[in-house]
Amino acid sequence: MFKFLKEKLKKVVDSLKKEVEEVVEVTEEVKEIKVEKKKEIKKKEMKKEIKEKTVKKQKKKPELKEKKLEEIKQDEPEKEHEEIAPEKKSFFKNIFKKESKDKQDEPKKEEEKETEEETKGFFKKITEKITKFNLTEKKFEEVFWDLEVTLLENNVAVEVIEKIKEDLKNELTTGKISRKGVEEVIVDTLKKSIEEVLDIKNIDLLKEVKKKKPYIIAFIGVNGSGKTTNMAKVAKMMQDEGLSVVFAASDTFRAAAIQQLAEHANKLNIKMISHDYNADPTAVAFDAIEHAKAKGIDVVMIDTAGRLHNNTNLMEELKKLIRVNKPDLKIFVGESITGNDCVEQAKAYDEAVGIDAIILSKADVDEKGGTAISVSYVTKKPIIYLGVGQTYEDLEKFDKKIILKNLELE
Ligand SMILES: Nc1nc2c(ncn2[C@@H]2O[C@H](COP(=O)(O)OP(=O)(O)OP(=O)(O)O)[C@@H](O)[C@H]2O)c(=O)[nH]1
Ligand SMILES: [Mg+2]
Repeated sequence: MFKFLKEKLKKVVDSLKKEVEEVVEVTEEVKEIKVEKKKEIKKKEMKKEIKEKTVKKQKKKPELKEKKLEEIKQDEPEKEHEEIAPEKKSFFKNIFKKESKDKQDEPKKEEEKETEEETKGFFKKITEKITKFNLTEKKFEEVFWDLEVTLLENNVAVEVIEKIKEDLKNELTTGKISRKGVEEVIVDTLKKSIEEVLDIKNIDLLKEVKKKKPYIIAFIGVNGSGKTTNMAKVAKMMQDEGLSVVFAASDTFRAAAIQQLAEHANKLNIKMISHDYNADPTAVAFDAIEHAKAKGIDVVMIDTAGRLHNNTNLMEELKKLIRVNKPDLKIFVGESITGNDCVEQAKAYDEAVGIDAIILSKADVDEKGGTAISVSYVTKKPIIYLGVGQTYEDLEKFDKKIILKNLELE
């Protein structure tokens, strides 16, 4: 998973970084010119201020003035320094003034407050010069295009791309100030966006199933998505937790489907309730639930036939199965490799029958990974497990930290 996305993401961050750095440099030059201009104005103001103060103090405290003049004379080159950095001068002047104030216990004067403000302003300007992100929106759109194409190519849904784009734009174009480097800010923002995209309240299935007996789970999705295989994996996991399971062979659409489930039931030593090929799937599930109730079985798992969401008859049949049997959890099983199709199907299934959770199958053969980033964000339903192979053990609990790690964002 993320074989392409990870590599491309790195390249895109690199090029984005270069672009932003270029712009930051330009921004800094412009800022420096501005600062220089400000300095010019301030220099004049400062000179005027010093003159006035000296005149005032001459009148008030002749000894202090003498002391000051002596110091300046002693350190003649400092005069030049004063010309270059008047703000700095005002900062030190402020300290000096404070000392003399302490000595003489004078009340705080208005002009001192002003000087303090100048000092703060000086430090603020230094911070801004470290990293100020001032890309224009137009430039940002140009720079983001590469990343947008990369994300699209790797099955990331448009909704997710829009979010990532907004978040990055907010960081890089609105004059935000940061002490971090450009790359760090881009990577941090990407990480935060993807974290938020994956931040859907998860379901602890093993905890849930222990809350009710029998706990009923329906596995639904399009043809060949991995419903039967992953249902068997979940059953094995439940057994390992000491829970008893019964299967409902509600895929009566194909005779081979009943046979396929029977093989799993045999291997796992699980009771399977089945009717004939073409029987009513709702009735099969109903019987399995009755069986579980009678025998005190913990979990009922209903295997359903694959169907496209736009197949009205089959969707009606599924709606009936759900209405009558009221499963506690409807798990949509989607193929990771199908990207946006998977996301769209999950959305359509949710609208038609309501889904509670997602198992993303075939994640082991998905080199892109965009589906894992997108499907929960679009449907607001959690991915509970990833199917990562064809054996019973190939079921991984979904963990957003692993996703971020695989994308090398953590
Ligand atoms: N590599 C890999 N293959 C999987 C995974 N899950 C299922 N498969 C394979 O995908 C194929 C279809 O799986 P099924 O479980 O039969 O899919 P289904 O959704 O029940 O199919 P229908 O009942 O026909 O709709 C099988 O060959 C499985 O072995 C997975 O996580 N990884
Ligand atoms: Mg099946």
